[in-house]
Amino acid sequence: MKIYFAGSIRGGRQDAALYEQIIQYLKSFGEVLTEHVGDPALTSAGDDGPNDQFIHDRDLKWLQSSDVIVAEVTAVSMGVGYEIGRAVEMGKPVLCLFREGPKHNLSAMIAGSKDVVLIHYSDIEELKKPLQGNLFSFKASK
Ligand code: 6IA
Repeated sequence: MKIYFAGSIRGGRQDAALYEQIIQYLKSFGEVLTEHVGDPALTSAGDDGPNDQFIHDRDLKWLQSSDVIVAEVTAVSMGVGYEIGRAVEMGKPVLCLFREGPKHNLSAMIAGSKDVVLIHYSDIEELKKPLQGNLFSFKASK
């Protein structure tokens, strides 16, 4: 199974360590195409390609080739929202992960969408079971 993991980059890297943990867990279910998203060395001012058009076009090719999109949506990110919308239009299964917290606000465009599966969680241990269950059911329905 090819997994496209989406997480905030220019939207802010405050959750980068958590992304890395989620990616490590996802790797037990398949290939994660976007491991760099969890790289603590990638900062919101860092670089991961020669220019933005290269990054956009390369990421969309990965999105197109993926079997499932897992998006951590707690940190607000324009890019993650865009990827979710494009993935829904492509008919891909999309899992959105939202961490409860007093300062966390989820957009109605995600919280109110019937086209994505939304998992609420508070830490990585609590996330593992629902994440595994949803990945298995996507795999079974293929
Ligand atoms: O708007 P954001 O930057 O927060 O969007 C993050 C999302 O867009 C991630 O899920 C990535 O898949 C994608 N993305 C955005 N920027 C990059 C990137 N380098 N490399 C790979 N994927 C990206 C940008 C580095 C930049 C800080 C110069």
